[in-house]
Amino acid sequence: MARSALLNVMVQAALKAGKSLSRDFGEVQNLQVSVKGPGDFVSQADIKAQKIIRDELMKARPTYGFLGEEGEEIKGTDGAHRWIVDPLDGTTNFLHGIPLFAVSIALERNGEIVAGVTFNPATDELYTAERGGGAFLNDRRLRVASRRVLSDSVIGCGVPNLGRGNHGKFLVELRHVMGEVAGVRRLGSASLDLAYVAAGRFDGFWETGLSAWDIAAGILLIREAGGFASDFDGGTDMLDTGSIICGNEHIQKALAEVVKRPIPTK
Ligand code: 2AM
Ligand code: CA
Repeated sequence: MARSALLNVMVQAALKAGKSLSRDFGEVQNLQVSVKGPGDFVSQADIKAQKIIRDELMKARPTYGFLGEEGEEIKGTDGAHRWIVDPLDGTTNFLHGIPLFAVSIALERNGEIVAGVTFNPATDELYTAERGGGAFLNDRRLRVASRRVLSDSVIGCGVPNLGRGNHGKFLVELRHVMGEVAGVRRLGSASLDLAYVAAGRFDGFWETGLSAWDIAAGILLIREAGGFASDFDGGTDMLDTGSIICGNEHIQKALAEVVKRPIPTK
């Protein structure tokens, strides 16, 4: 697998941030945790990791724009390129000592995602994709799962929590999905959920209320692994709507139908 220079820059930034996160994960109890809002913690580890990534990326490509979860936006002077970065996706897992969290970095060119990296430092799993070049987990080429029916499928999702999301609407979605599938899973890191779909571990995934940095890299991973993703309106504005339904072409369609079934009246 030959990586482009640009993808290498992204990989190096993700690995370096991952090292910092790993160190902090080891002493998570000592971290100074501040609270952004109910159920939404942000730690010193996030901020440190984002700074590492920003410095690496801006050093390599000083004219590119930058959007990061930790409240940082750099306009960029070339007008075409923008990095979209989640320095620590799965913050709640991280703070609870659960090894399901990731660094996620995407590169947008003229509004299209052209490269993506998602790295879980706790498991040493590095997911990479470039448009037209396929998706990889470490050195292994990825392909979405080939199951054709929901009844055989394991489906991932995100669950709203205190202060976040539409709880009633989610319960209706879950009620419909759980009646049709072999299993429902919830990792707590959207970027890893999408990487799991690309790797064929999950047959499909749905969630709403996400941000661009949670899903930008993962959408490319899925496409490059032969999968499909749409938003809840059936379009491809996932980065703007923050909603996503994905899987292989059969599961994506079937899952979309079930997730969007109307609320039962009785
Ligand atoms: P985070 O850990 O980086 O905050 C959990 O289902 C997913 O939702 C995680 O990827 C988590 O990312 C994300 N998430 C948590 N709070 C969020 C919020 N307020 N807005 C958007 N995404 C959020
Ligand atoms: Ca996130």
